[in-house]
Amino acid sequence: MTYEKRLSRLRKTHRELIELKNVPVEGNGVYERYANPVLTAEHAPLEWRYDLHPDTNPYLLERFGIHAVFNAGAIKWNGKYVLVARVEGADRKSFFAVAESPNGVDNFRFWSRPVTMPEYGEPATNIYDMRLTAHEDGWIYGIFCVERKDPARPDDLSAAVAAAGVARTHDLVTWERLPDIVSKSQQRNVVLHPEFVDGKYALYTRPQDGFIDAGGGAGIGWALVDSMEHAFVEGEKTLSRRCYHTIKECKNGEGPHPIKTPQGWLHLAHGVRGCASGLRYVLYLYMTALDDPARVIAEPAGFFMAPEGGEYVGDVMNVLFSNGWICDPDGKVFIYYASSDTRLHVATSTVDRLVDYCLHTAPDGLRTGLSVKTLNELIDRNIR
Ligand code: BGC
Ligand code: BMA
Repeated sequence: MTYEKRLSRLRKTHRELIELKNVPVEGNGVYERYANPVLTAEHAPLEWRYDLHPDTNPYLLERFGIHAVFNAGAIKWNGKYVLVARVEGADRKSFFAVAESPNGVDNFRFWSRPVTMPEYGEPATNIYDMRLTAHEDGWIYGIFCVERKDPARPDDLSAAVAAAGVARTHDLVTWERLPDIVSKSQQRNVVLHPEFVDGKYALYTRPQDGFIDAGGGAGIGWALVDSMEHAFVEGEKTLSRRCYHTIKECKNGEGPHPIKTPQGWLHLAHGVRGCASGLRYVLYLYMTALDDPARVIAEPAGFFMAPEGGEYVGDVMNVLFSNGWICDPDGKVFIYYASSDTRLHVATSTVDRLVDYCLHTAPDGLRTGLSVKTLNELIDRNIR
């Protein structure tokens, strides 16, 4: 095929993918999944992947492989649904890139360049999973995982250290990098609460003993810090605990920052358990009190969303992960979730339905006998 013919075919396929109309799929009533992913590796602009000069690339070969687009932070910004996605190259390095859509469910288009994130300290090997917060101090913050080789174990080539990186912006283009959060343990999933609490910045944390293992880390934590310019976590209160034989036995972590509702703060999180096929990541919801965002008032049993169908398959199987959602003024909620570290999807719901789910789904009794009791109570109501 000639250069021109191949290029016009690439452009056409790319345009058709981006403009593909998305449709909701009826589900369990709590939310609707959408038929197509909203962002994939194939959504990356051709200018990122090809050298578009016939003299230097006569065969029109791909020169920079984009492997996956997933785990996006999300924000409604200038009337657009904006995602800051984790884009991973064929070289396994991930970086951030902004994509926007007029309606939140399709037509997501990347801005022309990825984010150039300033370094802090020892340059990162990898950065990922940004949580965006438009804070009441006027800045948009991005908190993300910064991964570096563990200097204490030079001979172990997979020994790494995770830290929470902090950057802030007014335009999502130019980012001011602030010092990584200082804490006693490693931190991968840190999220900034949108409001001041007792005049301080409030952080959801996830203390962990090692790079992979939560170890003694009890679960999702809560900490108040004086400043984001030198965030120092002195101690953490545990909000959502890990627990034996639940969906979050092994690890859990806050997703995006919670949504404020009349009944309380609505939280989206991930829970991880280990099984013969590896780690299984699912999403769950919980709520905390408006007058004390560190007090849990509801936590339905089990998962809210788990992989289905093709979502099971990808680079890291059996994973749903979310670090972004958008709540419109009319109460519609757009949940951006990634499957198997490969692609990004959307599901929609409303604040009312999600709160109803949280307040009227029984909590986990932590043993089979109590699950059957809960089930029988429901059946009694239905067949009496
Ligand atoms: C990967 C992350 C993963 C983490 C823990 C990192 O190297 O990039 O996606 O969450 O390891 O497994
Ligand atoms: C993690 C996260 C994600 C990823 C998940 C599954 O610990 O930080 O980046 O989606 O593992 O690989």
